[in-house]
Amino acid sequence: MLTALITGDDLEDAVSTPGETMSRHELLGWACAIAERIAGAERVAVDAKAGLPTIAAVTGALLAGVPIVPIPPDAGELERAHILRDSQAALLLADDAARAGESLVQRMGISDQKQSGSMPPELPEAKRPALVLYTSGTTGPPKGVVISHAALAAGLDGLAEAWQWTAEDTLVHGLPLYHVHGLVLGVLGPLRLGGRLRHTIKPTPQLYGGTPGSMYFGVPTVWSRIANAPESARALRRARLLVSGSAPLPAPVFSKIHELSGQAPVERYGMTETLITVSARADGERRAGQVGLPLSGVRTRLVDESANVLPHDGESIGTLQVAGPTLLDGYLRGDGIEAPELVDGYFPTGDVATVGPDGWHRIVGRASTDLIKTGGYRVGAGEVEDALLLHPAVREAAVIGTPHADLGEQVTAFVVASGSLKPDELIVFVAERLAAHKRPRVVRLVDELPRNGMGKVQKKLLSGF
Ligand code: MLC
Ligand code: AMP
Repeated sequence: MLTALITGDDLEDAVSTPGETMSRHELLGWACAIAERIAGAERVAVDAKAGLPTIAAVTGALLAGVPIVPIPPDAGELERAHILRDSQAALLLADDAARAGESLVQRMGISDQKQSGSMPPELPEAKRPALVLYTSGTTGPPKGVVISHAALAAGLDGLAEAWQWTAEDTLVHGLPLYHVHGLVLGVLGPLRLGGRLRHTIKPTPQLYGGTPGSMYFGVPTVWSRIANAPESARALRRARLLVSGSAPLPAPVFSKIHELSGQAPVERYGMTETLITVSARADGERRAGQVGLPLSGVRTRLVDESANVLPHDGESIGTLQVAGPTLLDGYLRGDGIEAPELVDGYFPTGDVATVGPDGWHRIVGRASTDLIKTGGYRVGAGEVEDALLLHPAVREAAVIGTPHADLGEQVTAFVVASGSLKPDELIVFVAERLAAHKRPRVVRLVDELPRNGMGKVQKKLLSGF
């Protein structure tokens, strides 16, 4: 899977963060040392703080054939404990001191292993699980999505073809290292395809503008902030590809980036369970509000509520299903992997879309109001509601996404509480338990929640509250 890393010539400045640079051979040696130490483990977790140690730890696990579970470094106590327990990770790779919620897991430092280890005698088979990425569902705590080496390889090769991504490229981004965007595309991409990686730690306009590169990755919030920082946007004229994904890119941001940088962003669409499946091409058109064409090997279709397949006429709106070599193996469940519920081999994405006669896809929205996208992060309403309900004064809670100029959507909670409770108290209460981006930005204390005759909360009515 890590072809360029393993077989490529040394590259002195293969991977860098502000202040630290590593050659390809240094990274490979460090990763091999980690691989030697963890060989044979069922599964290991990594405290996925943005930086070179996380990159070395993930690389080491992939070489050893040990599935790796990245844990968001800001995950609150509840979330961290859930991921460690649910994944049954044998070991936590982390440089920082132990935190609450991890008392039962053994730890191993990452930087302590910074020496040159030897290559594992055999590389893992392609069908072996490589990554377990925790992602939110509509209800309950996040689920571990199991992704194989083969899916990662197919996904990256599809993107390489669509984006003409080669060893000549220098990729710049500062996205988190525990999701598909920042980790799979943003780290494993250069390690498979060659070229250099510049991770800026934070995806700020100033850091993007000040870091030379040929390709830049961002979620729409990052591009929107760059569009509002004209000097940084103009500095990106030197790039050959500006890529946006993980959430809808507003048309005004697309136009502003085009105007300032001289090039229209390439939009691409995907999800944790399917990796990236649809994209505009480097050598083709880029259209505001559309996410492009299926990648090589990917098939897509639209279905209506009765499971009828809809025409690709640019007008029929249906839920998008995708099939191909990049799909997940399944969800981690107890000791095993539960296969996803496919329909004729297609994964139901839950996204609502149209497809034109020319194959161009437009994502119209999501079928469920219970998955929120804020700053490119997927947040399940149920997980936030469950955290709110742990507060002794909270009697009922309903969480939705409401429009936010910078983040796309913001987490908004409607709460029925007893006694006198301040909204800020609840925001801090959730932040202590879940990752920072999952805490509500707005808490509205209400006397009651709108319910239908069956007693079910009518979330569609809440946005007008
Ligand atoms: C946040 N803050 C709050 C708050 N919520 N403060 C008070 N009350 C609240 N409710 C704090 C934050 O902790 C932060 O503090 C500060 O406010 C600013 O927060 P922010 O506005 O959220 O911005 P920022 O931290 O700069 O994050 C924006 C961002 C981030 C775009 C950098 O959202 C991000 O990295 N998104 C990427 C998500 C991603 O990679 N998704 C890919 C999923 S994979 P402080 O102190 O920290 O500054 C996928 C598949 C695919 O989707 O297709 O790619
Ligand atoms: P995640 O599980 O975090 O990978 O989120 C996947 C979801 O992000 C998808 O189901 C979509 O709703 C959304 N998404 C990803 N890319 C795009 C895009 N380019 N445009 C619109 N939505 C997107």
